[in-house]
Amino acid sequence: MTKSTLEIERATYEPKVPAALKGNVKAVDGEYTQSVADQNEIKSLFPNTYGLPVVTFEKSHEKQNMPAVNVGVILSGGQAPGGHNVIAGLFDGIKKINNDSRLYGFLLGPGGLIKHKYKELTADIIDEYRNTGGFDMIGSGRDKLEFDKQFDQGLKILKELQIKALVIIGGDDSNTNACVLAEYYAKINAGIQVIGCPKTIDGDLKNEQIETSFGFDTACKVYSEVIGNIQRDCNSAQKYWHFIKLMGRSASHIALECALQTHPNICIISEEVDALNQTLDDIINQIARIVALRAKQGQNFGTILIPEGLIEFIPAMRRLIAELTDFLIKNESEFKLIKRSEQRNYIISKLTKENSELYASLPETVARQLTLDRDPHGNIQVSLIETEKLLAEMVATRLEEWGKTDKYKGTFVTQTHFFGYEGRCAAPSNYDADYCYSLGFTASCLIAAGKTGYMSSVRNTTAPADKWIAGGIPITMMLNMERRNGELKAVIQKALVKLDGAPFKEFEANRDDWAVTTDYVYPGPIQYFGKTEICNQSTKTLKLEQKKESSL
Ligand code: FBP
Repeated sequence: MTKSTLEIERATYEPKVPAALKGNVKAVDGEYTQSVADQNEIKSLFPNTYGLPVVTFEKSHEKQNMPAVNVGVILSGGQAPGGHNVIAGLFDGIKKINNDSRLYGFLLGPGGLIKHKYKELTADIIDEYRNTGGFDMIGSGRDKLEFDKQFDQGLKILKELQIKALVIIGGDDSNTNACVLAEYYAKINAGIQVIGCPKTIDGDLKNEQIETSFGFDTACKVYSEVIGNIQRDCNSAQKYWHFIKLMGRSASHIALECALQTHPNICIISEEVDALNQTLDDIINQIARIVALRAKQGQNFGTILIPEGLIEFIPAMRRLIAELTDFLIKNESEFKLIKRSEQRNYIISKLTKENSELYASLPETVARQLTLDRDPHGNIQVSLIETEKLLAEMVATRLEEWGKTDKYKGTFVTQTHFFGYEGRCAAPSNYDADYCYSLGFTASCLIAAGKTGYMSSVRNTTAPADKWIAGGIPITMMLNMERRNGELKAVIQKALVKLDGAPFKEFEANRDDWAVTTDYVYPGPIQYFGKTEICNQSTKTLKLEQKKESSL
């Protein structure tokens, strides 16, 4: 494989780890836990893994002689920078336990476990991938582990390979499934531990104990670099309004972080749209007003950040999507027989009046995108909906109307962008390289401590790595009951942007200024060497959440 200079240099980078993980390690049990909500229901669904204590790892003076352990690892869901380092940390950790330990990677996601597709990850393979982006060492996939039959099928190969512990690296849905699997294997005394690791660029798998999901830092830095470049282009030519949609699924953490890094003229936050019960029309007016204001100053250009999941947070759209999803599930085969050109009218004729009118008002392309297949977890695939084009078109129409009444005088030419896949496989920033390696190493300590149903946790990460706190959090602690595909299910609570949280407050305090003053920031590319390497620059979101504003 031909390697770039950066890859060659990065291969020599040694990720930093918490001081406690450097020598001999001991597990210290802390307080016993409760789930965040619906305690009785969760307790009855997870009798074997509920209420476990939080675990912290500390330095130990005793050398432990541990038997070799075989471990399986799965990468689940969307790619996020740093996944390879989680595996490298896990590998080094189990080799430290006993040099005869072995690591097996299941291929292309959870499906690899069910289909018995795997490969042994030897030192040569691990070394090839240290500090690289992507999930290509073993691949990823979105198969959902949910049925006992799948768990039993997985158990066969785990037994065959004498695997004692399985590490699932995934987002909220995958870690929910890890929790269900841990409970099942505990119930049947399978002798298999299951450990989760918090992955997703979306940044929505976080809570009191898990301060961030890995990949969020690198992805936001990549998007902020390109947003900065676009802003400089925009300010140079002064002729376009750029509508930039950013990945992140439901939550607007990525859009908010990028706004804090780059100071765009407008950034929509879905959670605020929801809280204010805004309509699509309100959002169009809000954007058009700023465009008109800037036009008055002779600035017929600007940048707008749009979170990927916006469409689902507009209350009326959410009602439409809910009815549409329900209808498509129930009438899947009939719908597939309708000619593409007739699908729109067919749907209009089937929905309730309010939803039918809203659906009919949408541009053809967006209307069609709303009918595309849901993902295996029942989520609408928001990355396939061109919200940026929808908004650009609708704002243009609004400004045309305003132009007739002298409410607006200016030129409005748009460019649309969608940034998502560009950031998911970037070489991990130093923050993510260190954080991921530490998460993987911590997972090996949880295995050595005999824990199951835990998520690997590394905290205090705005401090130097030496002071990071490694441990494990019972996954049941993060569960609550939610309606999914019409059924009440125990799932990990998704962390949305908090409107009373410090990151949003910081944005809110500045956005009116950024709207009119063209205060663009150009962060440039991720720095792997030099000042940021020493400063361990985490995201502004995390720093603000941890209230270390002096370091911003
Ligand atoms: P995960 O939740 O699995 O980490 O995936 C995140 C994500 O990148 C979302 O931001 C995006 O909506 C989705 O994956 C896209 O999915 P796909 O890779 O299947 O197109």
